[in-house]
Amino acid sequence: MPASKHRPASRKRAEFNLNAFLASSTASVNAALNHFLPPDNTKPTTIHQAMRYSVFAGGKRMRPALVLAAAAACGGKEADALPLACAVECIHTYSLIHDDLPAMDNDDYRRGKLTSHKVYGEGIAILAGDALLTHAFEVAVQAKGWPRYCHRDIIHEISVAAGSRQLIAGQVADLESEGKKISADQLKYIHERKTSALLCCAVRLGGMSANCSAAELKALTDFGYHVGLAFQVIDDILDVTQTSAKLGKTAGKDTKAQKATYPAIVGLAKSRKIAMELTDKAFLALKPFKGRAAALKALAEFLLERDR
Ligand code: GRG
Repeated sequence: MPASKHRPASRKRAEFNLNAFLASSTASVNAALNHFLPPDNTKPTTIHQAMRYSVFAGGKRMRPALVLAAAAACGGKEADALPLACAVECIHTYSLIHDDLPAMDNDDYRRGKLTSHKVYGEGIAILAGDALLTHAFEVAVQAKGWPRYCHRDIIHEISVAAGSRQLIAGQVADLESEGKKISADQLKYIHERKTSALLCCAVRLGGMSANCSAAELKALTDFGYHVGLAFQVIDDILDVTQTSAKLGKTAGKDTKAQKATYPAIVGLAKSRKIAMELTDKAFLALKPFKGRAAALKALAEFLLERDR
C-alpha cells in the first residue's frame, strides 16, 4: 500500500516524486562539491584527500536537499542555491568528523566507512574538519548575492548556526550531560542547537537564494526548526532500533555512553509521537506556500519515516 494511504489529514500533500527529486539534487550537489573542493592532488595532498574522503563517504545529503527544496518553494533556481547547499554540507561534514574523534563520541564508523581519524590519524582528521568549516565560507561567498540578502547576511546566517550559541553549544551541552539525568527541556535545548539549528539554516539559505520575502523566510524558519527537531528525535530512535550496518555508524552508542535521548527520557512510543507532532507543525508552517512546497513536504515526511 502506498505511504499516502496512511498519511494523516494533518500531512495531506500533493503526490510528489521524492526519489526523482533526491536523485537529481544529490547528483547536482555532488557535482558542485566536486567543483568547489580543491582536487585531491592539491598540496598538501593529505588534507585535501581527507576532506574529500569524508565529503564523498556517502552521506544522505539531506541538508543540501532542504536548501534546494526551500529555494524551489520560493521560486528560485537550483544554480543560485547550489553554493549555499554545498557550504552547509561542508559544515555538516566537519561536525561529523569532529564528533567522531576520540575526544568526542569516539566512533570508528561513519557513513558506512571508517571515520576520518581511523584512516588519516587524529591530527589530520581535526585539520580536515577545520578545513571544511573554513571552506564552507569560501564556497558561500561564491553565491551571487541577492537584492534582499547580501553576502554579509549569508555569512552571518551560517556563522551563527555553526557557532558557539548553536551547533557548538549543543555539542557542549551534550558532552556535559553525559552520564547525568537531564530534563526533557534540557534535552530539547541540546537538540535545538546540535541538530535543528543547521537544518533550519539550510532551509533559510534556500529561501534567501530565491530572494524570498520576509514572510516566506519566517515560514521557512518555523518549518526548519520543527523538521530539525524531528530529525534528531528520529535519530535518537534509530540509534536504539536499527543495526550498525543499516545506519552506517555504530548503533546503540547513545545508551552505551549514557546519553540523554528522547527514547531514554520519554520512551520509544512517546518519542515517535513527538516526532510526528513536530512534523505536523512543520507542515502547518508551509501553508503560505500553497502548492509550491511539495518538495519540502515530501522531504519532511521522508525524514520522519526514514530508517537510516
Ligand atoms: C568544534 C571540536 C569541535 C567539535 C564540533 C559541532 C560538533 C562537533 C558536532 C555536531 C554534533 C552532531 C554530530 C550532531 C548530530 C547531528 C546528526 C543527527 C547528524 C547525522 O546527520 P545525517 O543522518 O548524516 O544527515 P549523513 O551522514 O547522512 O549526512
